[in-house]
Parts: sequence; structure tokens; C-alpha cells
Amino acid sequence: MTYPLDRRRLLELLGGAAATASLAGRNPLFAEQVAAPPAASADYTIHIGTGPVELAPDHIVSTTLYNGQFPGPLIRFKEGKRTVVDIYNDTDVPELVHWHGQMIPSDVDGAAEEGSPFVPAHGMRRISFVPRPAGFRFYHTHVVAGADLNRGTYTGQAGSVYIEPKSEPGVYDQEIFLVMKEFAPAFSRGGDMAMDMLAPGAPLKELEKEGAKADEAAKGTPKGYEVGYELFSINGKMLGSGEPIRVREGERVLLHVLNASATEIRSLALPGHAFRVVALDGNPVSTQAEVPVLWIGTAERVSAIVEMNHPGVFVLGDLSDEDRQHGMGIVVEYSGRKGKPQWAKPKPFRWDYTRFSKPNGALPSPDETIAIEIVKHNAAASGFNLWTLNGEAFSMETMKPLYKIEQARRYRLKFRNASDDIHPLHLHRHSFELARVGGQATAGVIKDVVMLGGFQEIEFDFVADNPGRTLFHCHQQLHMDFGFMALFDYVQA
Ligand SMILES: [Cu+2]
Repeated sequence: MTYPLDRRRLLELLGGAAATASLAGRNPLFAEQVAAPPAASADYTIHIGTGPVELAPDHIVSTTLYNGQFPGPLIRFKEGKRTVVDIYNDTDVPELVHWHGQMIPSDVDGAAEEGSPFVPAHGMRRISFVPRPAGFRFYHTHVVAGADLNRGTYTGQAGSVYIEPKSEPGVYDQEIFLVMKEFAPAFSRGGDMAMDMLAPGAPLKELEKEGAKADEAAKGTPKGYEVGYELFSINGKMLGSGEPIRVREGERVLLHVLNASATEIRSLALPGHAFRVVALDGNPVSTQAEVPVLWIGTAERVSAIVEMNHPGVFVLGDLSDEDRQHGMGIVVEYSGRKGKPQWAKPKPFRWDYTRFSKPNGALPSPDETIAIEIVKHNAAASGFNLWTLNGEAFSMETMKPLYKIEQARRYRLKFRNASDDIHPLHLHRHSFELARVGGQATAGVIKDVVMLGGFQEIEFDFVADNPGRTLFHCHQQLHMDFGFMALFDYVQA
């Protein structure tokens, strides 16, 4: 089906959000269905614009969206098949769409720090790239929010990407994408982040001392602002207000779960059921392990198979009672079962990445190790905590690359966290392999975001195999906006 250009124009003129939403609802993303003559048509079209999200009948928020919906349309790419994407920015401010977890050139990756051009306000940009690698990725805005809670990942600019491999074994009966996301953010003092969910590893005395030194240097300044939320959702619906996940006894359901939060770590449990984790950040794990709870850092993804072998009606929800009661959950309903969805708090469970590693695995020595110490400077940036990596806060003015890397070399990044916060560390344009978690050697866990616990250490390796400027940052929006970024630049040997 093709909409003539004038009809599309008319719809746009008729009024932003509603028209865009109805278009998107009928024809998610397929450019040839909504725009332009075939010769000029893109494979996908993304419209960035403001619109309403009905989280529940009495909770409708206005935010910035992709194609008028939250989450943004699920995009299925084919691995290795060049793809053209048109990005229209219908807002008043420049935007960036970042292709999280893909290994594509810097100018289309969607980070200004790497040299990707902005999509101008009320303008458009056509990009083209070869999607890779196969697996569960996502797309989201990459602009600085700073003190503006209507920008960056506080908005509704996020959606799942699935890059289809050339062949895929079908070992499941249903495939379901779940996007966990909070709305209605506000600043607060002090957070409520769960701190004891990571294993192995315990806070290191030496790092606690470093942290105390930074506190002293701040001369008693209390810690800076944090962000809290009023409304919580899965796939843009508060618990109980959307359609349930409908299953049959005996089915194997593959869940692809994305934590699209700007700042929070999320958890998920389904009473009476276990999750068999098959991929982390879209990358198949070395060992598929069954766990009762998923802990998912900001921007992490977990793919897990649930065997539906416990008929009933349940809440698939976050362990935090408060967040679940404010919407962070979705109902799972077995065929023929009715009644109030059941919830039961699981026993305490620590998330251990090494559960999914190669048995007794260890990585070879890298060509070079780069040690990075993370320090928090309390409220040092207009009331916000300022973050330094080896003493330097990233400057958006100079965008100076901090680390030079050479193609084909294997680098080990060794992070030492001298703060009490958990950091979801993210490397663009490359995957990395965990080398050491909480002092324990490991191999075979390949990711693009990893949580580093308070006052702990983590090490991961990456191979410099995708030339171009490459951004590293904490995915917690408040941290990345206030110093917690570093640029890697390729140099000739
Ligand atoms: Cu952080």
C-alpha cells in the first residue's frame, strides 16, 4: 500500500502527534508505505516528535517519541544487508539516534562525540549502514540532557532492534519483546538503588578509602541530585492496563527484555517460573543457566526462555514493591485461566555474570591494559555530582580523545570504582568480553554494557576492529552528562 505524498503532508498538517500516531500505528516504520516515490524510498523511516503515551487510562504522559508510539517500533534488520534509514526530526531541538550494540561507522552510530552529525530541528538525515552483528540491539537518543528531564533518555525515544542472523534455530513457540521504562521523572536527593544484587565481589577497602578521600575533598558537601520516577511501565503500559502475555501450558516463550531506563537498574521475576538465559546484550551466552530473577542494568538486554509449566495468572514484575505497584510489570495469563494475577516475592538472588561464562574460562593476556579509576565529586557541577575518569571529566566543548588505540590490538580495560554507585559501563561500536568480575577470572560472556558494583573492580577486553572514534560512557544519564565519558581514537601503528 502506498500513501501519496500529498496525503502524508495533509496528515502532518492536520496535527503532529495524532496524525503521526495513526500513521505509525498502521504502518510501523515502512517508509515505502508512508512516503516518497519508490526510487528515493528508505528501508525505514523514523519520525521524532512529541506525543502522548497512555500508560493507563488515568495516566497519560506527553514526551518525545519515535513514530508517535512508545516503545518505538520494533525494527528487524537483516545481518549484513545494507539498509537506508530516514530520520525526520519534527521537534524544535537537534536530535541523535544511536544504534546501540551495533558495529557501524562513527558518522552513523549516532553519537556527536564520535562525529555523527545531529538531525537538525525540523530537518532530516538519511543514513545508510550494514547492520551487524546479529542479535538483540536497540535504538535510542544520544543527546545530553543535563538538568533537562524532557531530553535524552528521560524521554520515550527508545525501541528494540533485532538483527536477524542468516539462519536461526527455532527453539521457542513465541518471541516477545519487553521494554522496561519509567516516566514522569523528578529530581531528588539520594537514591533508592538496590546495592546488594551483584555477585561475585565485595566492596574493596582500598576503593572505599579513595571514595572517602573524594568526600573529604568535597568538604562535607552532600551528594548531588538523583532522579526518581512516578510512573513505571512495560511496553508503555502500567501493570494491569495493557494486554496480558497470553501463553499455553508447555510453550517455550523467548523473552527479549530491554531496560530502557535513563538511570535505573531493573529486575524481573515470574512466580513459579525460571528464566533460562540464552543471550546477554543480544550475544549468545557460553553457558545457558536458569535463574529465578533477572537483574538488568540501564541499557542492558537479557534474552531468556521461560517454560510455561505452571498454569495460572501471574505478574511478571519488578522486585521493587513500590515500582511494581506503580506499574513496573505485565500480566502473564495461561489459556483458560482467569483471576487476579498472583505475585510472590522471590528469595534474595544475586546476579552473577560468570554463571553464563565458559566453565573455568580465562582470557589470554591482552596487548595492553588500560586502568581507569572512577571518582565521584559530590555536587561539584551546579548541584550535580561530577564524575572523573583518571582525574578527567569529559568535556563536551573540546571532545578530546583520551585514549589512542591501534587496529587489531586487544585491549583490557580495568575499571576501579571509587564510588558507592553501580555503573552500567557501555562501549560503543565494539563488543567486549568479561575478563574478571569481582576478582574472579572469566571468559565467554560478550556484552556491550556491564554493571560495575560500588567500590568494586571489573575487567573486560575488546579488540580494536572497527576504526573510527569510539565513545565509552556510563549509561546512567546523570553520570554520562556530568563527566563520565571518554573517547577512544584509532591511530596508525
Ligand atoms: Cu555511572
